[in-house]
Amino acid sequence: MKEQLGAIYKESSEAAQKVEDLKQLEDLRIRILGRKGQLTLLLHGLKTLPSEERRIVGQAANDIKNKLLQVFDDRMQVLKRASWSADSKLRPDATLPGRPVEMGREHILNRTLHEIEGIFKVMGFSVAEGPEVETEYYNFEAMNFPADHPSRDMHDTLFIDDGMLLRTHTSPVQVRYMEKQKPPIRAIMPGKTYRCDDDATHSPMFHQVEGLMVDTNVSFTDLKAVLTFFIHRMFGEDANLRFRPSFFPFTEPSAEIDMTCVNCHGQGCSLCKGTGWMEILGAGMVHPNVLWAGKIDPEQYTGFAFGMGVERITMLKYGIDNMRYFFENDLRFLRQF
Ligand code: 2NL
Repeated sequence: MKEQLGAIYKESSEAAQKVEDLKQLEDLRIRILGRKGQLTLLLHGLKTLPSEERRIVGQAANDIKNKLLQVFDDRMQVLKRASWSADSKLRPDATLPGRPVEMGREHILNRTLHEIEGIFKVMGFSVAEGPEVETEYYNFEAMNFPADHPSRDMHDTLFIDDGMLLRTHTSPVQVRYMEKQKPPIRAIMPGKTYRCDDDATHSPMFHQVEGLMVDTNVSFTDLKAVLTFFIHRMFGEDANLRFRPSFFPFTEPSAEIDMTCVNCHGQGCSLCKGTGWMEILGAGMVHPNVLWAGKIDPEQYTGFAFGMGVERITMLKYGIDNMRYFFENDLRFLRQF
């Protein structure tokens, strides 16, 4: 068999030097290495050999196959070059402009998210993530929502079954974090959240960043300092903040935070409905029941938490008036950033 292999190699490589064009070369390749080629059939014949011999001959056959592939390839290069110099129309034109490679870029929502993460990292916050499919317990119970709270309704929450749902906020990640991590805690939790809502300023899937700081003696002053630093970094030092009393089941006291209208800088315009202010964040001191759910003793520790929508922040920062643009993947929109 070894002699047969040697013969095939000798004959084929000599034949390769004799072929005069690419068509003849391809025919030769098929005769030797094609599905029913000489060498291919010989390789099939290996099956009948005893295993020790099969290993040795098999290796030799493979070496020959690879050497032949190289011989055919070398000959192809020679023939191609010969045909180029014979016929200038076949020659590659090195003066043609190259085909531009289209570059992708980070989606504007991810860019905003990374900017937000960067600002909080400066203040010593870490970043944590968690599951999008959640239990009713982590999404509502642990967050101090009464059993009959309206936002548990079919209309807002996308339920799955057996007490499972698509999380309506990233708060469950914070509860899971508290269960595992004892204070001091400083962390933000970004991620996808889901609500049964769809119009120009709501999407059934949107991105939230929530933040949590728990330690001894954490006060509303710390909340104010952290969020002021954040807004100044994100929107510029001349942005002013306004805290309005509000209500969330999971914080007490709770506040909604407005910043100077990005459009009219506080003069009053149609975007801010003449007030000069725009709502940008919700926040508050973590409710004792939520600390309990996170296995943290509210007698010993206090904390603040906040939540913001990444789409909303992006819309305010870049003057985008419809949330649908983020998800339509129209390159004319995406390329602007
Ligand atoms: C908003 C308001 C908020 C929180 C989220 C939170 C999390 C824990 C405990 C207490 Cl574990 N609170 N999160 C607090 C206040 C507001 O979000 O407008 N989000 C878009």
